[in-house]
Amino acid sequence: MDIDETLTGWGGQMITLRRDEHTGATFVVAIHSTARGPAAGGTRAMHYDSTAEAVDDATRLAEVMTMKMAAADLPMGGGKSVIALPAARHDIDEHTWHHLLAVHAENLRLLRGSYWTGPDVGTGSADMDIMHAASGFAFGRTEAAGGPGSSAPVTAHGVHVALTAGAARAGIGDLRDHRVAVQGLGAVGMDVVDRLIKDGAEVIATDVDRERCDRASTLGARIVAPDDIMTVESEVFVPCATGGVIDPAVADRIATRVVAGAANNVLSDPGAADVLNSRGIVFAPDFIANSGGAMHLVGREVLGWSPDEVSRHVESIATTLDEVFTLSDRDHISTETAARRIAGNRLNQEADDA
Ligand code: NAD
Ligand code: PPY
Repeated sequence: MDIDETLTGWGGQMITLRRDEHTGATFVVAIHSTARGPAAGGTRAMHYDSTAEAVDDATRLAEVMTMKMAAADLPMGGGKSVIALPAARHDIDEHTWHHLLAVHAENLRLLRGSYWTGPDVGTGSADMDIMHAASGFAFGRTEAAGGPGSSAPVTAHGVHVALTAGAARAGIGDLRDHRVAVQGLGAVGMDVVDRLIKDGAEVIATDVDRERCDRASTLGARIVAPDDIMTVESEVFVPCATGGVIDPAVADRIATRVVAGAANNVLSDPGAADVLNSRGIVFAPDFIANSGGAMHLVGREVLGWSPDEVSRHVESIATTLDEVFTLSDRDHISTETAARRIAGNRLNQEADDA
């Protein structure tokens, strides 16, 4: 993979790159679209094997933010930033981390509000407190600092709405006693497990972190090894770990009837959506299923919504998915293609009205 390959066909507006000589970290800010408003999307902090890989991740994630904002009808564009760390996030000491947050806050100031950040893998609300104080361009501060707090519970609510809508489409009325496989027991996945146990579902779950597995087990989930979750038989598969876990080969053998989860870019490429579609597996596109987090951040901080108003919008994820399912049926296309068409039409409409 090289940067030229990534840029060809990306269709985004701008990428900024910065190397911090002090730590060896590389910052990537990808602004995919500002057609609906300033670009927004979280800051992902993790180790990558190369700068090209970090740029590829940032650009793909930024594009999906454009789709997410349009599908949810939020007045923002799509962007994402990456802090490509010199080591794994947990091996970065506090002093170095604070230095990196200060550098990233300067990146935000240089971009003067054309990109707003928020939490993503490797960053959280406390980091947003620091970057907001230093730049004014971060969503998702803690409530103590005047923000709306973590988006994870709202994202989990939206994922639960999406998987329920997906199950209904697959002809599974009620999740009671149905097997649901959850991959990743972090802030979102654990909350989804809790909701599913309350539904009476038979939850099968995994994480690479043993303690998180123990907690899910206490909630009532049956734990399997991380490598086994993709082959476990289930009615619903809920990816809440990392992206790219379903490639065409996995799509061809996954033993489930519905895929709906939080992980961004869960499909490695659009071909995987076609394979799922051809097997009759209902796929809830991730940028719709996980849009609760964006509704929470933009709803609370830009639109002035109350928590109840955010909840009502999160419930509307079911209506958006119904539109997607209807278009997919009508035009014999995958739900991923249908969702992108709906979001794309909204963006084109915006451009025509401008
Ligand atoms: P998190 O970091 O709290 O949790 C991710 C979990 O996945 C961790 O417990 C980690 O140990 C586990 N994991 C990583 N690799 C794994 C593997 N191979 N097998 C099993 N488990 C593995 O993140 P989160 O906030 O819960 O978000 C989950 C996913 O949803 C992420 O991909 C994130 O980008 C996406 N997302 C989150 C939000 C939000 O509001 N938090 C919003 C939109 C999308
Ligand atoms: C995501 O939903 O993937 C995010 O990156 C979270 C987000 C949403 C809206 C603004 C900033 C961050």
